[in-house]
Amino acid sequence: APVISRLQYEAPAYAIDQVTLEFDLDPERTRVKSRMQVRRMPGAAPTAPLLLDGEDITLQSLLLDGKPYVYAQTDGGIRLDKLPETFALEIVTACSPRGNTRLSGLYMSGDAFFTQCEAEGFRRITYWPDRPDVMSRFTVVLRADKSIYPVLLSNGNLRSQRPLDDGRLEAVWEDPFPKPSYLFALVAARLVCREQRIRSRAGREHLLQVYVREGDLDKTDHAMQSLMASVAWDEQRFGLSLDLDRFMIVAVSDFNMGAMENKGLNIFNTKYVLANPATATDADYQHIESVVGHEYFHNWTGNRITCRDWFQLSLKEGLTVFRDQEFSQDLAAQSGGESARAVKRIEDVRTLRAVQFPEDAGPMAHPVRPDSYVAIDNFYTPTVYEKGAEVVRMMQTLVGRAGFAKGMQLYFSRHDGQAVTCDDFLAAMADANPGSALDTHRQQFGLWYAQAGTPRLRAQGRFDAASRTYTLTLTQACQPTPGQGEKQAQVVPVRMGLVGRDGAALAFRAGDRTGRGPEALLVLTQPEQSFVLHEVDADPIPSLLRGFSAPVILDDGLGDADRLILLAHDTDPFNRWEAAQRLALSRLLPAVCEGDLKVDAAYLDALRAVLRDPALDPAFKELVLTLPSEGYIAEQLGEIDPPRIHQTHQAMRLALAQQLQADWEQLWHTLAPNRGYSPDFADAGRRGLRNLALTHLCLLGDAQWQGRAYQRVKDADNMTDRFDALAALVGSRAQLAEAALQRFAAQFAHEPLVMDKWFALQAGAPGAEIEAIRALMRHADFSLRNPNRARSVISTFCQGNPGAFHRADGAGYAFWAEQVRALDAINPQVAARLARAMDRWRKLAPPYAQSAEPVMRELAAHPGLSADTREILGKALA
Ligand code: HT7
Ligand code: ZN
Repeated sequence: APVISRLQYEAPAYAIDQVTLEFDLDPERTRVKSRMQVRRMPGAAPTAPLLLDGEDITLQSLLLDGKPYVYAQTDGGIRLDKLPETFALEIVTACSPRGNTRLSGLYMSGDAFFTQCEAEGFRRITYWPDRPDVMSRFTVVLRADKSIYPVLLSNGNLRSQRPLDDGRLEAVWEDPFPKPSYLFALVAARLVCREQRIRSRAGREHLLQVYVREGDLDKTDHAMQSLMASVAWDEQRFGLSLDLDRFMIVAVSDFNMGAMENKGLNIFNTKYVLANPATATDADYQHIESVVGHEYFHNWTGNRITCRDWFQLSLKEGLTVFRDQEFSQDLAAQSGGESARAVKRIEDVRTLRAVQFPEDAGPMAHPVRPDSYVAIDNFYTPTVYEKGAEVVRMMQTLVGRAGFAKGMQLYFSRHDGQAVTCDDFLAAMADANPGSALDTHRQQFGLWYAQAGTPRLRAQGRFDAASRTYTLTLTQACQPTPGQGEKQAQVVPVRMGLVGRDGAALAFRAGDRTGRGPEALLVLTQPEQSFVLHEVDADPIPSLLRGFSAPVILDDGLGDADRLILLAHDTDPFNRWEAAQRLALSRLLPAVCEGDLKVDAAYLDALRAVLRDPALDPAFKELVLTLPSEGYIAEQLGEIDPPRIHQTHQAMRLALAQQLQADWEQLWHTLAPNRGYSPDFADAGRRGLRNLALTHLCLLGDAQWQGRAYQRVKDADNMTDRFDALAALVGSRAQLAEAALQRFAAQFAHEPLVMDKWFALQAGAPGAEIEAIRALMRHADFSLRNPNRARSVISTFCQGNPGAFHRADGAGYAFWAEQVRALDAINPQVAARLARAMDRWRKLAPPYAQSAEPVMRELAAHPGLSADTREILGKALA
């Protein structure tokens, strides 16, 4: 498959101003008639051909201005030559939704029709210039058997609906906004919906709808509440109102990703819609809120202003992740106060470090705005999404919240209705904030889009009592990444404060034009730069990169004693948590390397103090008491021995369970709920900490606590408590685990999303054997065709259970290769994601790397492999 390069971009030669699509929906053979109004773009050569993409569809007829027209076949579609300046084009094609197991284009989930067009699915429906910079007005006519598909939906407004004489239903939808093909959607299904009418701040009435299968209506309240909150938040925070009369969310159980922001018709994985207290955990509630927000926010950042080409994907994804993170922080703060904001931030950083840092250090490292790809679906990555969001966040840090809002306004006034680039966004932000650090360093700031890799910062401080100055020297460097040997210094905003040895915040003055205060924003732009802080009264401990103000790896050079002070006293909650993580790492890493785990009294006392501090939020305590993940530990090491890391991690958890037993017991009793279930921040935080206590108590192997956990699996009144108890039993390899699992499965056999959890829990269990994974795959409810279910077993084992997956005999790798091949034949997108489980194989210690390599090479040599999976394996083996 060809490599597509960013610099090859050429503007489209033709615009399609209007299109009418007629669908005669049939599972085996759906007929699509497309009638387009085409116009040559000003400036395009009169000889320019019209290139239409098409994949897995059959062309039945093609008429230009009503007459058959000769076309040429190309690699991925057709080409029309010798065209008039404007013309009408009519193309009739057929496709087979039932045979579409890739879940891209028009496909069936159960007995219903759905579409997924991002990134390149529309070409699997009809011939079209399937690129985001061709924006058209769509009218859509749907016809389908009314008895099977009573609900017919597409983007925009329903113009008419009528029964036809042949037992079919016909619906006509019209989208008032021009849009790229990737935002097209249709649904034909038997569904029910929850409706809500709202009036916006601007006074306009809207109808909100959440469509689900019959029987799931009682699980739609939270999604609807989240949608209403999203509409209100975007108006309030950015002045962006809903621009449609009707906004629909439809849930589907077969879906490659989380959700899709099709204009006015968002299609969601059921996992991110359905929730009630009996079936969904607190984490599920939280994810639903943020994904509903994310897709809704795309209506402006993505749909009204879209991407010029797919290299600009982060233009919409990075910005929209930033927006959904801010939304969730604001909502959490409403019920949990300011510390809830910090908890959210810590969780987001934890995700970034768990998924994006390894990507940036591995064979798939790429800039936030990639330079090339083979399969664009492989570039829906943590770098484009999460690091992209950090880049937007740094802009906000550099220009302030109000400056950022001004930048957004300028961005919309300049580009509404256009398909633009990441540079356009940066230019709007900088232009709206003249004289700001972002404006001054705008060119260099652009390196965040262009350079891959995580910069490493080193800090060294020197206090001079005589002059009352503290000189902080920061250096930055970034390791080479594939295709980028030399790196330039980037713009790194470092929010910082100083803490005295007594724990009190120390005031200082960071420059001539700033006042004395407890915090400053330093802007590092050079490879090495010294900042002199004035009026410092005592030798301080620097608290750097507060709130994680830049996505970098920081070596602050601090020792244990300083970290213990920061953990106990820093006014910045992020850095308090960070101190705890580093204290844990400085005990875990030597133990992994030398096998001698020391869990000392000073560290335990510090953790105990956090647990006992009545002023601290339970959710924050839970984060502080949660060790760095095995994956994060691995990233700190030159050579990875996953089973060894796992054993050390387990040993440390056991030590915390034993040494803090009295505190865990106390927490269990004091955090008992005094009212019914609510997923709000405060209650979820109490549950989280209480269940962490139960997890540790079960680890002790104590029959009494394991019995309590079993009892909770039986009678908890919500899924968070029930599932956490089950996980505590499985995680501690309790005897009661098997009975609890059986009981749970019997109770939730008819709830697919709950069964996904059940499958995943076992696939991720400590010591899971491959035969146990195969047994799960023989379960009557297992299917490779359903991405959620396939991921719950196979991805959880291969990517989420390093201690069991990496085996000296290489059996885990052979299993992985077998599953990648099997999945690739069904759904390359899902297979390519699983293929990434071996991204970091070169870092594995002997004998793991040695047994992985031949397996990977054999898989890569398989002739039938998709371009998606081939691209991933090719990079891993390069
Ligand atoms: N913009 C959406 C991306 C997406 C997607 C991409 C490739 C293949 C399938 C897909 N489903 C959804 C989701 C989002 O970021 O909001
Ligand atoms: Zn998105």
